[in-house]
Amino acid sequence: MSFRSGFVTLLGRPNTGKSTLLNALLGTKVAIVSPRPQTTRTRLQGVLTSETAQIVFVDTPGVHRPTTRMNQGMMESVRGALEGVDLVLLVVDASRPLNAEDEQALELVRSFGGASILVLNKIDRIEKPVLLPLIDHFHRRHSFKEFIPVSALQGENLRLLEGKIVEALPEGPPYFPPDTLTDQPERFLAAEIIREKIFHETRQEVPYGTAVVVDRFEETGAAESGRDLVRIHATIFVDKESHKGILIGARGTRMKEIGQAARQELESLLGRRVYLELFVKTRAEWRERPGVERLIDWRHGEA
Ligand SMILES: Nc1nc2c(ncn2[C@@H]2O[C@H](COP(=O)(O)OP(=O)(O)OP(=O)(O)O)[C@@H](O)[C@H]2O)c(=O)[nH]1
Ligand SMILES: [Mg+2]
Repeated sequence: MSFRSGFVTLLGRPNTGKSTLLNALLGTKVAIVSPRPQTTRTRLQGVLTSETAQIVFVDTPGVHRPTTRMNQGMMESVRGALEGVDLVLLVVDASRPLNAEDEQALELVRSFGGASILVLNKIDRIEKPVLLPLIDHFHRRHSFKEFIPVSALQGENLRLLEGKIVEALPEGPPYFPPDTLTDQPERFLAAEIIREKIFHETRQEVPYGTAVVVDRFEETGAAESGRDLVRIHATIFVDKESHKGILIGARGTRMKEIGQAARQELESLLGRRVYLELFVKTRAEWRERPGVERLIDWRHGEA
């Protein structure tokens, strides 16, 4: 049997479940997820290898109109994720009305010009009759190869989707060794997991004005136990002095919650014990500063 391989970009407005879908397809967490829009800030790969195919998924930030320099960087990352890929999955949230950002995402799919599949996510939250008019709407706007309703959260229709993706890919050898999972370095994943916990523990604009940079990531521990300890020092940047206190919380309680949740998850993801130290620093209006990419994307080096 011939082998198929290719790059597949997940595109859609913020909060439609792109990162959840990626993790569910891979069966492992490589991308952070939160109930708030604009969680993902840069593109990252998740690689799914089977007996017959290798799919290199590219998760992207949600499509939106940028208001800050950081958001412009996010949208550049989205556009970059459409260059030279084999297939685009437009992920829509079937449980919510469409809006201008869905339209903007659709325009990007049209300008991409290559093969595309429409993924209608969150079907666990809707009555089935809602799907038909939604499919009809997109069918009239663009020649999608397939229309697949799924629930990334409950795992519904994911193997069907995987099959349709593979069918749309060209024949060819794998791009990466079969055990490859992601292109993001462990230290960036660590920063992301901390950021995810901040998204879960803080409200309103606080998480949006927060960036996390890992300053030290050291494998230590006794040699005979296989260097099973990782020491991580990370700085959390906030863009307003007043957010520092909110993030730390009364007597440091919020920071403690964030640190504990991040450490537990990192231990299970890295398969090693983790010693985590967090520092909070104010860097006023960092989202508007030149070089902001370094705070949101490992490809630009760290601050
Ligand atoms: N009910 C339900 N919720 C879902 C489903 N998929 C994702 N969600 C939820 O939708 C929210 C957003 O999920 P994400 O995966 O972070 O969405 P995203 O598209 O990556 O968002 P951005 O990174 O901001 O663009 C989270 O609360 C998820 O738990 C689904 O199939 N059903
Ligand atoms: Mg995301």
